Amino acid sequence: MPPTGGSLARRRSRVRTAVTALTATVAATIGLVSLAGTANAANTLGAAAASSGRYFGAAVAANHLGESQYAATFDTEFNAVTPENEMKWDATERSRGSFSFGAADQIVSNAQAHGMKIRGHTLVWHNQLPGWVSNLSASDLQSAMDNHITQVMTHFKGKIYAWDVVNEAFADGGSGQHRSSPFQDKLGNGFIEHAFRTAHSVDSNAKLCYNDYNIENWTDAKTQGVYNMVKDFKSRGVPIDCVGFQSHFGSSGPPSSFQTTLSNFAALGVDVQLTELDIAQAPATAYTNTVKACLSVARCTGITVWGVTDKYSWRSGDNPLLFDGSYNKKAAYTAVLNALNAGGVTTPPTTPSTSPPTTPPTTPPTTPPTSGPLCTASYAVTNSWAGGYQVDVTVKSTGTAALSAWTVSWSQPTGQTISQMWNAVQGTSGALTTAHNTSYNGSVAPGATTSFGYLVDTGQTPPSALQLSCTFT
Ligand code: G2I
Repeated sequence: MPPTGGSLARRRSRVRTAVTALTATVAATIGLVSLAGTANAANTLGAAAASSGRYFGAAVAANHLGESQYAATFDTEFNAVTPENEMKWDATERSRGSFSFGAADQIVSNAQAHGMKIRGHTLVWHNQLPGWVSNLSASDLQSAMDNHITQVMTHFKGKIYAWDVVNEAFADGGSGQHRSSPFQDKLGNGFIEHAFRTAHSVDSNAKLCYNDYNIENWTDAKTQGVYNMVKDFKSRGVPIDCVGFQSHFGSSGPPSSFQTTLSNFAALGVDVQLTELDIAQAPATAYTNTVKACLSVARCTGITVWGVTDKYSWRSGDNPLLFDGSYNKKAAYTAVLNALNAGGVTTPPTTPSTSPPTTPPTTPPTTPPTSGPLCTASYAVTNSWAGGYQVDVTVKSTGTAALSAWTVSWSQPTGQTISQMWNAVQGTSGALTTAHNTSYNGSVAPGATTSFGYLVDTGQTPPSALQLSCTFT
């Protein structure tokens, strides 16, 4: 509870700062499961997903944002967005060299005003491709593709969390090969790698994804074709950061191997995301199974449903979304919310530690407990890989009275940008990075702990120690 009225000055005078210098410990034990718990359950999809460091987005169409119920539902429930059609080639470069971004900008501004993540969709795709592109010679097509990627990514630079650089380049059926398209037919398999390299040269901060449908079942030839491509890219240093599984499912939901598929791709060193989820007739169980598959994979960073309301779904007649045509929440909505609130794995499972935990020190603390609230914060690197690392910070209430709010601050090493923080709100205080409690974890009883986490994934290794200050009220 925040301090009020006359108690404010007294409470401020009691504020103490506890500084703890801690050595990083790499937790080589088990995956961390974040449980939001029912008492503190979030009541929107975005907030519930954020409790385990993920996003929950929707595809939106700019021309519906003026409809009040559409906008209110979207703005309230979701914390990420994908423009459904507005960033595609036929919308952004209908005639060669002439770019228009108006409708996409509208979606981007709305998203930024609400602090949402934005997925860019899509740079290179054989559909919604203006006729002029298909008529070019190979060398001209190559330069048109490079220019398209460059202009579009430059326009949105700094605003996009992840780009679908190449969409749907693999064939359906049993071949496991690339599909025929103007790009494939004139430039060969190499067009995909070329597109990723070009994208990386334009905006190396956006996550660069390959996105496709019918790659959710592990044994399918198409899944294997994409997997082998990503494996090859990673082994040769082609800059790919993520794979989007569109997840357009029939009423039975995801294949039973879906989690395996997500885990196997993640093990290649890419994030995985569910990018266009919708399920015929929206059965609650099918939605729950889908969400749980993502939550069980640490590098499954978020889920996007392909639309806000059944009314505007591309699958008219299937009623595949979480809100019906009148914006009522469906049973699937509640199922998804509950699944998200139950939390998920936030670090990849690693091998169990062979050494048992050390016993707590038997000597009493050297300083006697102060009356009133007090806190300390400790830092542990729970995972690190070639592209970054993940940190868990434990805030401990060490005084005789409960904390009602806390802020942890530290000096984040130069260049080590935090891309995600969960269970705390990131801020700054002068040159320091701060993490303030959320609405649900500010009060901590004496002796109890709470924790938050963050991700740095721009290629750095974690500092071996970090001095953290915990300030409380
Ligand atoms: O087809 C479902 C999705 C499959 N994966 C890639 C996604 O980009 C794709 O989205 C859909 C949109 O949801 C539709 O809204 O892509 C379709 C086109 O490939 C979109 O449909 C088009 C209509 O075909 C056009 O007639 C219409 O002008 O939407 C356009 C804008 O409303």
